[in-house]
Amino acid sequence: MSVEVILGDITTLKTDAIVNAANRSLLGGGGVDGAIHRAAGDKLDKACKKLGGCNIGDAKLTKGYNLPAKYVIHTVGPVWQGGGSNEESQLKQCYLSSLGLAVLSGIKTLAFPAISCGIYRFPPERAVLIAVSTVMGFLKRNTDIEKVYFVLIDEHLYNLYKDTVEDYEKNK
Ligand code: AR6
Repeated sequence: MSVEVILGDITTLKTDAIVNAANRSLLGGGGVDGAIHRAAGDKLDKACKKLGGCNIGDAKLTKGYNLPAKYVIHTVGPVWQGGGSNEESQLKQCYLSSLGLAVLSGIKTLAFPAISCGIYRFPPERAVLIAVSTVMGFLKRNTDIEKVYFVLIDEHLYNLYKDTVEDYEKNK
């Protein structure tokens, strides 16, 4: 299968790239962003300073430095504000921008965290549908990317992703 759901820490993955759920400054923060910056080391901070920030829904590339992954794709998810501020299409755009940048960069294996599902408070039940349908829809049309991992650090989200991927596979 071209999609796999993993329970664990995304900073340990030895993929071509891992995706970071960053903020618009790209200068680091808490959550998965903090974990990625800590594991990648100071060179990542320096590289991010040169990028000039990133808009919601866009994606930018750096190397992975001390990470096992070769590259980091930094994307900025929306802060959940109740659903009436385009949050769902912005979240979809994060996945599409990251996948598009991966294809342009020759990346074949890619790992996503649950973008916006932590500090940005996006309801996981809605976010998972967007994540899975966008990624699996993209992989159907585009064969450049060989494998996408969804990496969840908590069990509730892991089960939600597993069930959603299974449902998507059954109904395709
Ligand atoms: N591996 C995999 N998933 C993780 C890890 C990890 N090491 N650590 C946390 N998660 P969040 P957001 C999960 O808050 O909601 C930062 O300060 C976490 O449990 O990291 O997009 C940025 O700088 C949750 O399910 O990202 C921004 O300011 C998911 O990753 C802001 O947080 C995303 O949670 C972005 O907020």
